Amino acid sequence: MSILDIRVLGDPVLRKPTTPIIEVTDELRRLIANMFETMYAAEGIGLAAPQVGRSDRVAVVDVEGAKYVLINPRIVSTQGATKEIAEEGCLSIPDIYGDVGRPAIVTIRAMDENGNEYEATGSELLGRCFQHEIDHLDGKLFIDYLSPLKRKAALSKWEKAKGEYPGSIRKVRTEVKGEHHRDTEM
Ligand code: K1U
Ligand code: ZN
Repeated sequence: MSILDIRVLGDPVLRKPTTPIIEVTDELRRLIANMFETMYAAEGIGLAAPQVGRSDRVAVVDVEGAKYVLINPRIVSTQGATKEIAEEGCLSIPDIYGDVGRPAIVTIRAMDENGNEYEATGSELLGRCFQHEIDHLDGKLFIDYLSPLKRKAALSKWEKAKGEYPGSIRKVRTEVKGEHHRDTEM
């Protein structure tokens, strides 16, 4: 398995809608395994294919040990009269956070890595994560939901930080316990 590079804001792949998967192949299963490994290494709770440079309609989620492979996911229903506001981050926009209002409970339909269709309902962080990942598959990012003022502030912070990611690529390193890295270390 491998840890993949994560594409950050500015890479056009993040804005490109994805192509549905027509066949679950071994190559797709390898991509999914690598996406899980990359997500864990980056300490995320979800990861979508565009974030690793692939315009395929697939994402992975692990919220508190509840693991999901989302192949061709779609939202079938939402519950909750008012949207719930909570802070979100994104592995493709490191160190930028913002409050996003989303339906509190969401039911999705997707296929797993064996090609089996399933339905899942998520609330709180899981429901939010499903929505965040499906947005990625539609070329949408959490900053798109911010108020114009907050979006402007987020983008101006990002303008200062983006130089840390040449070529819009974020290298994810595996942290060895007790080891300290400086950014300049090889
Ligand atoms: O898709 C991604 O960029 C991953 C993203 C997913 C996400 C974060 C927050 C709300 C909904 C979905 C992350 O995992 S960023 C890491 C993070 O913010 C987080 C990590 C652990 C618990 C809670 C949030
Ligand atoms: Zn994200």
